[in-house]
Amino acid sequence: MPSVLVEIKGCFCTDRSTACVALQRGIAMESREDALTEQRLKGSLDAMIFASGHETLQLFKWTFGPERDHLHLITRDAEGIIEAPQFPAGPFQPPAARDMQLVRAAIATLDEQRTRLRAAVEGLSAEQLNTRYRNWTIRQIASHIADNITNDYVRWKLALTEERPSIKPFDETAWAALPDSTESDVMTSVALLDAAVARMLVLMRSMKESDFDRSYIHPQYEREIPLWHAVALYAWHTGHHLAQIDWVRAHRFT
Ligand code: NI
Repeated sequence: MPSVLVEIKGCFCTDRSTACVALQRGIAMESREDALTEQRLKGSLDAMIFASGHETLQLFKWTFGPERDHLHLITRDAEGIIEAPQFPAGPFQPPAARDMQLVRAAIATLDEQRTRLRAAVEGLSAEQLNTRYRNWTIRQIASHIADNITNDYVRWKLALTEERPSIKPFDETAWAALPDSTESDVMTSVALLDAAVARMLVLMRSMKESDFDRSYIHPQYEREIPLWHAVALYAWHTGHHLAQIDWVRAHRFT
């Protein structure tokens, strides 16, 4: 069966947003079953859009492309305002195995992201820093980046010094609501990211290839996370939130 691509038009979703990925998955499933009728497809799309966290969006219109291999969706929220996508940089694509080229690329990305965060928030007014992307303000997003990376730094050290240690998850929503997230000078988040990454880079660049097979246990997901996977996740996570700040700057600032 030919694969079916999904294109969302009229909202900021790209083919890498959650909704679209869910849709692609769903449609691929339908294709495999060779039951791609318009009726069934529409039912699946409605269900998947709801499940994807785009529940405030209304699916106004959907049509097939000329070859019926391309689907166009037109969506808007209730006010007709473009809704911020949940994954503006795309979902995390975990590496399948330890690939040192990917590991090195992720390390280089972590290094660069320090400058990217500084450039994204430096000089913004208090009002701009309090502009929301979905639930969080830019100030909270910057703080969340720092919260994560400081936890990552600790997790990395635990994995290097203990055998498959269990790490401690944290409630990111509750953390983002604390005053240090909502009120601190945003440049303290930049400084935290900068310092934690600087320390991690020393560790990462001193590690042998086999050291990246060391791991920690994430009790929340009941999973063992090898460091070659973790470094890709850290780089993706910071990039994901940097893309959110970029999105607010592009779409919400006048
Ligand atoms: Ni996050």
